[in-house]
Amino acid sequence: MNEGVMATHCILVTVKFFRLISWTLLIPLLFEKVTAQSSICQQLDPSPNLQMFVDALPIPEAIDISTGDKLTLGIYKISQKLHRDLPSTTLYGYGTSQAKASYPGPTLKATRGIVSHVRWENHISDSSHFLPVDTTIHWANPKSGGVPIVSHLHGAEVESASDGHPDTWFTAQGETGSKYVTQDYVYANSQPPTMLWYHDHTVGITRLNVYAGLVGIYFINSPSEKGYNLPISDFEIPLLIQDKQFYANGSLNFPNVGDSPLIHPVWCPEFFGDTILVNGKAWPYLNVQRQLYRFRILNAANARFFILSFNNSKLSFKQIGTDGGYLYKPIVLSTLTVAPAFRVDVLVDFSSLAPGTDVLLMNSGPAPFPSGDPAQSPNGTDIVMKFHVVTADSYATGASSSVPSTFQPDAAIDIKDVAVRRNLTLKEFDDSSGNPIISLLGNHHWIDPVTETPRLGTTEIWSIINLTPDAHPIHVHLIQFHVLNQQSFDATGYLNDSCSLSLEYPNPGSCFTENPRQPNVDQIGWKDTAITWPSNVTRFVIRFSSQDGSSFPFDATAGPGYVWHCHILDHEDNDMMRPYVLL
Ligand SMILES: *[C@@H]1O[C@H](CO)[C@@H](O)[C@H](O)[C@H]1NC(C)=O
Ligand SMILES: *[C@@H]1O[C@H](CO)[C@@H](O)[C@H](O)[C@H]1NC(C)=O
Ligand SMILES: *[C@@H]1O[C@H](CO)[C@@H](O)[C@H](O)[C@H]1NC(C)=O
Ligand SMILES: *[C@@H]1O[C@H](CO)[C@@H](O)[C@H](O)[C@H]1NC(C)=O
Ligand SMILES: *[C@@H]1O[C@H](CO)[C@@H](O)[C@H](O)[C@H]1NC(C)=O
Ligand SMILES: *[C@@H]1O[C@H](CO)[C@@H](O)[C@H](O)[C@H]1NC(C)=O
Ligand SMILES: [Cu+2]
Repeated sequence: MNEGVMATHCILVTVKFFRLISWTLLIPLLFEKVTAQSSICQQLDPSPNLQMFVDALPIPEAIDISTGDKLTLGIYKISQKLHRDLPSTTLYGYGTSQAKASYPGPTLKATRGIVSHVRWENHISDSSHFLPVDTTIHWANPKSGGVPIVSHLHGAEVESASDGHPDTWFTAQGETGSKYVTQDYVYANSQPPTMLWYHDHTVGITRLNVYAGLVGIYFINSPSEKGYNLPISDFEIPLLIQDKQFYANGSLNFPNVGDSPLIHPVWCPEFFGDTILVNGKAWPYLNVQRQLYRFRILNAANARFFILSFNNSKLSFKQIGTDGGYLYKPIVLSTLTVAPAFRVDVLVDFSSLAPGTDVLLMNSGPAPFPSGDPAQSPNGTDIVMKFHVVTADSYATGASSSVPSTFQPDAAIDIKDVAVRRNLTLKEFDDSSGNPIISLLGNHHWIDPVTETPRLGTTEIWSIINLTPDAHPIHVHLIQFHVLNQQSFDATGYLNDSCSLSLEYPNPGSCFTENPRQPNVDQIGWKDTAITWPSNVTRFVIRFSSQDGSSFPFDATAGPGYVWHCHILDHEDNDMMRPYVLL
């Protein structure tokens, strides 16, 4: 049973560096001391008690988009059952028709090297969003009303006109954002096989559109993978994880009172729901055979970081891939740290378990991460789903799959070739009571002129300097990168000018409290989103080319350009996002 005691806790341990005068006129005043305090955003009523594991895990319908035909996907307002005992929920969904639209949207299956064409359409004719928009943050704000949408294929090597730039939104009423180019998107599918995902990216309301249901999975497959002999079909299962909160009537509950309401009447710094959904059902179960399975995990939550584990020590995760595809070799792990937007590709072997065994997929991620409230336990956000081992008569199906000892991903980026080093701060600005009201990248707002202008084909190191108390999953569009290292520093001292950080590498600045450290295990391999921990400099190595080092098969310097941002959607919407263009 869901105890439902935890409401949306926007409890933030806030380090009070700044007093804010007004969000458009940021005049940070340094305090001599750093004080930590908690602030509560909005306590939502708990969701109705929902019995766990009564719904089978749904598998979204798959559509092959490697046929050469254009696929038209519409965005529709839909009503869908998210739990046996919950009345239908109003959502937005993707689909080839109103009748077929669903949350999550259909799984799109592309083939490496075969271009696919998707036309995105907006069929939401309502005059306004069904979730609370905060009009005091910079958002699409269509003059003739409607619900702006734009779809981004996360992690894709894609021309910028098809990247779903936040200002290329469009409404059903025909209004378009300032950088709108087209609704007919072209996906090159030039990168190595991996799981991408598509989701809404409209400026200022991404958190609402994604929460409303606008998410789906996108595979790039390659014939070259067949040699790995990995589990396929019924044994290869996507797990798209989100948290939500519900009213008794089934409607989505979302904060409609901000934590600093005089400045932002509605916006809440982070949304955490008390109900965990996988593939669109609350706490589902999956019957599994005593076989090797491949789970393609995606954290599609607004702000929640998951730390996944099994409640059975006989099972482990054999991680074989990340955001950008295969690792060199499997890594055996008992926990997986899965930040928003991360994809984790794992093998799990149920063959040692007796028929009838139940195994829980558990979560121990604090919210906010890493120093917020623990997951609600027992029978709450500490549980994701259940696996039930069956005595299947089809016992032998898929039995030939095995755990390969090595893979052949693209060679890592050579850091001898670094052309430019950038240092980029993550800073939170609070009101006089210590409530967060905005966070900025490199001290710039979204609407400020472009400051990141890498040259096509060059390699850069981005040193992300996290001055906030929270971890932020930083996502860079267009490319897959590596985390080079991480290094703790004294953020308080840096902010009060009592020590320094130098741009030189390895960084000798007096604020550092340790030498550069190897990336954490969740940061290894090809990544498009990586965790930047508080009071750490996290260095990304980014090469602005195709993942294998060759040229992009399109002109990446053309069109509206790209963006990089925090993937906590509530942060991204309130200015923790910046444009970048390639020269
Ligand atoms: C569901 O309940 C909430 C809270 O009582 C209410 O605000 C909302 O209008 C209801 N929605 C529907 C569709 O009845
Ligand atoms: C894991 O949880 C399930 C469901 O509660 C339970 O049946 C099982 O015994 C637990 N496993 C272990 C090893 O405790
Ligand atoms: C948690 O759920 C299990 C299985 O449904 C139940 O046996 C147990 O009593 C629940 N615990 C609490 C504290 O509600
Ligand atoms: C830096 O990040 C690590 C995790 O990667 C964390 O354990 C450490 O506490 C952080 N450093 C500081 C000074 O907070
Ligand atoms: C600056 O911050 C450091 C903590 O790193 C503290 O020890 C020092 O007293 C502060 N100095 C001033 C002038 O506030
Ligand atoms: C970051 O780079 C800018 C110039 O690009 C420089 O002014 C600033 O001092 C650097 N900061 C750190 C911490 O290295
Ligand atoms: Cu963030």
